[in-house]
Amino acid sequence: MKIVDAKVVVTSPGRNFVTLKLTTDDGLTGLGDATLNGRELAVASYLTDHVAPLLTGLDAHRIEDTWQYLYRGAYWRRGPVTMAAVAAVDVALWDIKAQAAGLPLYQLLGGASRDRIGTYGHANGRDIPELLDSVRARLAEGYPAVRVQTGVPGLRAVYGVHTTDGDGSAVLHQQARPLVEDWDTDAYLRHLPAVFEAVRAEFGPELPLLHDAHHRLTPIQAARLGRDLEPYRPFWLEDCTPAENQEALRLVRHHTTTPLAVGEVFNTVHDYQTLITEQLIDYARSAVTHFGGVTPLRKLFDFAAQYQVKSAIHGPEDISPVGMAAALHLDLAVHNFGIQEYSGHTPLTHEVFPHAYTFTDGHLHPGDAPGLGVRLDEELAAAHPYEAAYLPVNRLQDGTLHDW
Ligand code: GCO
Ligand code: MG
Repeated sequence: MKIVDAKVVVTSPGRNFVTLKLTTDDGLTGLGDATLNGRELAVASYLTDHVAPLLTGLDAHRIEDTWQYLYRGAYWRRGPVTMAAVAAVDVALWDIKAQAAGLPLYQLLGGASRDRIGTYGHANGRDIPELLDSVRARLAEGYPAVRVQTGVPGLRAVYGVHTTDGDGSAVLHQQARPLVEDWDTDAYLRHLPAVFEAVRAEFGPELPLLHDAHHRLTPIQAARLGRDLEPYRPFWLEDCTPAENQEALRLVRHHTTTPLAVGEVFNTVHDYQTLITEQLIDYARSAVTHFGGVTPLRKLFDFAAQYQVKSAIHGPEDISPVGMAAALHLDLAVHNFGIQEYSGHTPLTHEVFPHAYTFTDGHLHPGDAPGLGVRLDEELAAAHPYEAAYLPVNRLQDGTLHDW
């Protein structure tokens, strides 16, 4: 079964998505997600100009060998652009292999280890009352766990929480230049325990509550926050320090029993080596789309399982339904599944990417269609071309550019 065509489709049904479509000589087509928020065209070029010409004529069944060819063969290994491109090829090949077998992909990964996939949704509010309403809305939608993010008194705009449409990030991503938000770590550290206290007082002790610090803290600040949140038993504290420095989490871990989750900006197992072998984290959050595909993420989770680290695949709205489906097949198959982030997509995005996966009572399932179970409506995709859009940047109140 030879690859005869590789096509890259960039579409914006509400936000930008990059999709790779591979076709084989026996007429099968496979899809892979290569979306890299705010840098979409770089991945599209990497695929069109440097990867597609190498794929035609290759045996579509040789997934591992093709992965190694694109990873080792490039000499320039790793990095988000490269690994998103490699991921798209890997996932498209898994889609084809599973269709050729007439099975949903999770069957090729060992079969289901569970009946359904537990999720968490996003609750955002500019202040505590608005956040409580947002938590209520997520619970009404059936989510069994909720990530809570709020504005901070004195700050104009905090990522994802300064619009009233539920998930403000959808609006922010449409800025043609990065929106500038402001930040004050001390104000945030003073405010957050009160937020958790209010949410616990309203919704009781059982609801799993998550929080994302977006890489903004120093290790000692993160340790303080982890400790201050302990009375409220968070499910996890996510991305508490900048992602480049794995050693930072030693100090955080030493001071707090609040569970830690990282990995959405990681793209290979090497980013996790210290974190996993020293058991400095509890959840590995990489996306299939940014980690080089199903092949390496499966290996990561198997490695992580030896250290009781669980999966928690990144699932924001900037992972396309193709990337989401790939995540769901892995979620169903791996033994050390933890939780799946799920923000959903716009109705138009669901139309551009018709899919077999379902969200019912707060739980996802990849469905039983052969392959990934996602198709691409190319005509509708073409009617919604790329629009320049960036993630926001973050500055301290004196103007210094800050981490996030
Ligand atoms: C999350 C994330 C997202 C990212 C976004 C970047 O935990 O879901 O932090 O909101 O910021 O995916 O593209
Ligand atoms: Mg995050």
